[in-house]
Amino acid sequence: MGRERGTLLCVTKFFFGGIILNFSKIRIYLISALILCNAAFAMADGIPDPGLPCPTWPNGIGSLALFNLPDGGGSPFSSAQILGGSGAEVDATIEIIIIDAFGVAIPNFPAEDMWLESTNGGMSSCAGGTIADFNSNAFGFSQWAMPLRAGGFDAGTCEVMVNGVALDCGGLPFNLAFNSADINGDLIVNLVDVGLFSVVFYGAYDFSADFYADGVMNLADVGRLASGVGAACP
Ligand SMILES: [Ca+2]
Ligand SMILES: [Ca+2]
Repeated sequence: MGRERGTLLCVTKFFFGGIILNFSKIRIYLISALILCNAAFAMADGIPDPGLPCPTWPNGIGSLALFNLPDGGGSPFSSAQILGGSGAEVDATIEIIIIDAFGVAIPNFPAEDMWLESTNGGMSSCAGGTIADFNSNAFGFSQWAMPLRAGGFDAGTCEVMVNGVALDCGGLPFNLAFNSADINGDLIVNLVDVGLFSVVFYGAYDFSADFYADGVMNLADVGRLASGVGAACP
């Protein structure tokens, strides 16, 4: 619909611009206009608007944390936790609508062209480990709900990338921090990570080892470490 509407508008402009010409010239003018307009709008189709609407996400309830493992065995977004919130879980599923410059939904936009990054770069990712769950559907809809395949940690915020560009959400950050039993971020959970955990565990609070993100270091974090030992990228 958007393409047809745009083409009609485009041709109309050409038509009124050329009305003073004689009719044979107008015919040529119109045909040229159709070709040019269709070429222009064909280029615009399927290209996400740089000003995409901000994805839906539960902003305004404080900082959230998501526990990742390289093999995808970490927490789904529905089980994100309020950082320091006594372990309370929040559904942090990120929902996105991909539209073009005319506001028309783009179906089948590739999942691999939509991914998450941590603001400070502390989260590491397996190949395609933070991409959206699926290509956009007929309504341009996609989401992040399944566990990521990632390691490392970043207590900062999350960025939603589309075609390599971070979406501007009006200055509101996605207050989603990431950590993993893969503390050193080399995408495998092994004795090196266990050693790092041991050092941190007996010291001052450190988000990097607060896997069960209740704001304290205790056996719940040990349990998540144990569940992740041996995890690597698929
Ligand atoms: Ca590691
Ligand atoms: Ca904890």
